[in-house]
Amino acid sequence: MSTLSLIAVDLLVALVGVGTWLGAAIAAASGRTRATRFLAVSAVAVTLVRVAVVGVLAGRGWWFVQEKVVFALPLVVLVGAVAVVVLGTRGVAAAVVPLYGAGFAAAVGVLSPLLTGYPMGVGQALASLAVAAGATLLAWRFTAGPAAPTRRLLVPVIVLGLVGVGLELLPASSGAADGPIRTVVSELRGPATPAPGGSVRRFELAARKASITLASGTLVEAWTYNGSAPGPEITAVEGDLIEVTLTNVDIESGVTLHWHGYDVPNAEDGAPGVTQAAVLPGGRHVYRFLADQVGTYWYHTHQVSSEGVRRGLFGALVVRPRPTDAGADADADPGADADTVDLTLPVHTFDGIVTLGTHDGVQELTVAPGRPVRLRVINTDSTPHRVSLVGTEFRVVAVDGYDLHEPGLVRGEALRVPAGGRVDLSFPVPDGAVALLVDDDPARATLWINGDRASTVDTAASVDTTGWPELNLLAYGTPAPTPFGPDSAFDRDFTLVLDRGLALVDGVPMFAQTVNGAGYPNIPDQRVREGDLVRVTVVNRSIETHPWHLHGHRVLVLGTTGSPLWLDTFDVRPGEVWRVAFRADNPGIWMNHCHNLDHASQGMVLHLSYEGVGSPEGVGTPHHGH
Ligand SMILES: [Cu+2]
Repeated sequence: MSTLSLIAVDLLVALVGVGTWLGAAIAAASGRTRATRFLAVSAVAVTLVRVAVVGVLAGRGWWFVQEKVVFALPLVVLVGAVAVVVLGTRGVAAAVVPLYGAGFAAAVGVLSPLLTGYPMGVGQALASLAVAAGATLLAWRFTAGPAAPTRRLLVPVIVLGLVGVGLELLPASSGAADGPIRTVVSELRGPATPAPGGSVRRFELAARKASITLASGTLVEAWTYNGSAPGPEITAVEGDLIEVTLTNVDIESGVTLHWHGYDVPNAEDGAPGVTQAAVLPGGRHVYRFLADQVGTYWYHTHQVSSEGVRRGLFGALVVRPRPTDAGADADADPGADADTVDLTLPVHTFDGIVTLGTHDGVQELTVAPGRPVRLRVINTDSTPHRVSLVGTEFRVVAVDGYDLHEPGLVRGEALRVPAGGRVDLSFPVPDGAVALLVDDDPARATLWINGDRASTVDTAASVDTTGWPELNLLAYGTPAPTPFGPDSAFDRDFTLVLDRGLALVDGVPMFAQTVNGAGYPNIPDQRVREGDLVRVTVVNRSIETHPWHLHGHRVLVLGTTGSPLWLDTFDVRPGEVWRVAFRADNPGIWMNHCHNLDHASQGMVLHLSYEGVGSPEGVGTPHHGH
């Protein structure tokens, strides 16, 4: 049974427990002895079942049961035992209040963690206890009338509650400053010259509002770079110097450029409030970095990014290997192999319309059979997409820009691309038709490659991909040496437990997307020293998927059985636990966040910060950068 199913079963059993305990109390209050006995016995049985379910769930990780083991179960077992003993020895009338107590104890044990998330602290436990006790007093007073000694018990209960709330509101000790700042972020710039043999590639991107026209003729009011969304594709050859001048015409909230998956020097990272101030209308910022990673990447604004990216402030970044023959036309499409059909396909949802580039319907190409094709699919949305290739077998040659080792042939399996993630698919054009479907829906944006004019698209259209299993990238390809692995000695070990709960986000209380119970900026930094080998365990206790994204470093997924998997974004689905590792080799202060950008704006953001690196003056405004 999956961890998520276990969590659901536990919740269901817990709710039945609340119902039976309270039912027993109500039956006792109305003097129905037999019903009281029956319900009390049922409540005991349900509580024992819950203990067993939590025991199984504990096997999936302490994070999934912490509040149940330290608070919810002991409380309901204790109060329930008292109620049962009283019922057995002193009769139904005397058991009314203890049975109510057990019911309300069971209720806060379920509801309080749902409201406040992981982990449960002492303050929250005391406050929950006070709520259960207060509700019991109320029921006592209601059933026994003014004779009940509830008034003098009220004060201790209120004090208990206030102590609990007070403990919760105590400011968490933020990671103490660790010695002198030797470097400020703004000094961590890219080089000014390309690598030997490389050239400088200059681009100018002006952020402005514009109407864009999708292939079907639909108009979209977008936020764009240079009037188009996606923005211009930035291409280079390994070793080139990429220099991009960003200006802002009329995006009032400001813009930046973040190079997603590209491990640029920290000052080039485009994280407002951390590495630079957002570029406001009339402003300008120059980014410069070496094209030293080959593969498929993308860029997007990181300022109020949940809105900016959704509206169109993004584009592709593709770096190709340096061609060995000098005859290639290096300027038109640098590094491109003239024989290969090499297509970059950002998947994006504009106003609810799914597009591949600017194509919202069917896009058809006719290509001579046998020619190699490379499709670079980029998920620029905040939720995952399923990508299926119909009509041919293919290989997944790269994920997140990194070439896989000995990728096998795939047929009849779909690929899940997390928010922000990329997959590169490769195949020779067959005699028939090939279709790339997004989310199994041929009516959505679809790319057709017709290898043979005589073939009809119906061949592939007749294939229903909805039942296709998902390709398991953790076991795809074959193993190859990695610089470190699951058994390495790690210098740092961090755990991020993702959940929902009441927390402050930028000082505002909300039902936040939390990490270890806190929201931005109250989640402690992950502090590392340059050279550290770092392991991170990411646990998802919530019922939503969280595409986790660390800036400035790609992480190695630990425990794969296929090709090494180096990712910059990985989907942590509900109930999943991911273990990844990276070498801290890129000093700076880095965003570390959920790439569901709405979740990020609801608090799911922290920083990875290197000892000795500080934020420069003035960068912190405007603050609400992510
Ligand atoms: Cu998320």
